[in-house]
Amino acid sequence: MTHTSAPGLLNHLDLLQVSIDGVVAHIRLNRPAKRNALSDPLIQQLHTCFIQLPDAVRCAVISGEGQHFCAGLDLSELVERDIHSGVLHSRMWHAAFDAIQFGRIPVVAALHGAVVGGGLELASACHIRVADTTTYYGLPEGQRGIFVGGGGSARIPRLMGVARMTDLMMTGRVYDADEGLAVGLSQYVVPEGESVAKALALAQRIAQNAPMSNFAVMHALPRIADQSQSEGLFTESLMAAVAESTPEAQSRLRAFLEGRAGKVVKATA
Ligand code: 1HE
Repeated sequence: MTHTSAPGLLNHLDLLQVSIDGVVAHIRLNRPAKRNALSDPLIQQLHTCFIQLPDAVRCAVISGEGQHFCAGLDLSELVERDIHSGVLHSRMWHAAFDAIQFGRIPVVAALHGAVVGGGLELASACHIRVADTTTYYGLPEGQRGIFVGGGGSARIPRLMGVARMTDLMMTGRVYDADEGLAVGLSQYVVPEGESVAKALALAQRIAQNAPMSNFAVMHALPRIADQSQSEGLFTESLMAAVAESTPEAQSRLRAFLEGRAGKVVKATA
């Protein structure tokens, strides 16, 4: 697989390493000396990166350089922040992570080592999480005397439930990779060092879907899950009609009916 570096502005994001291989972008958090702690500039660069990805990119992978995915909020920036700038800081994270969750393309997180605090908030803004066996999850905000501020209270309970998040935050409990899989934090656990390769392979597959299908899954599914059943079913019918009326859907359906498309078969080990 050939990796090319990213065009234009993306090359100037010094806290990220962005490479693009055809339809898949690989975005690496590139602050390994600080365990990829999320400083203001790093959050801003993530935001810029997702807004600026070229149109040809149809799926992205986020991973972390060094021994850990991400150590969360850069605690050195927090020490002297007043209330107003605290709210604005949290809203800055929200804007950046919304650009990931509700952007144009699906994002797969490739996890290893520490996925803690804001690192777990970042991972939970992605659409699929792949962990390797070294991965562990924690929410040390309770121990640090703070609260989540990067969307964690909205996103993490939607993955694993309020009771489990309460336990992690109050007791400092840490989940290992298998526990994270069991509670829904990740969708895959792979051997040590293989999460990026697995995430890239999934991203190549996702990128082959019709863009409108991926868009519907990203944008309609979580919103429908938040709606009442009656509203959800109505939203679903609108989304279904939009998706199936696109030319791409029509040609994919014709391809199946004419025997030119793959069948759904049992997974092989
Ligand atoms: C940091 C940070 C950080 C490392 N902010 N500088 N997050 C936490 O409470 C997790 C804090 N970090 C750790 O528990 C550990 O650093 C790790 C388990 C992630 C990694 O341990 P290790 O032994 O590999 O590295 P280290 O020696 O602890 O750290 C290496 C350097 O990174 C060191 O700096 P140095 O100048 O002494 O070399 C650390 O100070 C620095 N570093 N983590 C700042 N987080 C929007 S709200 C979100 C709220 C939160 O995320 S709270 C959770 C914060």
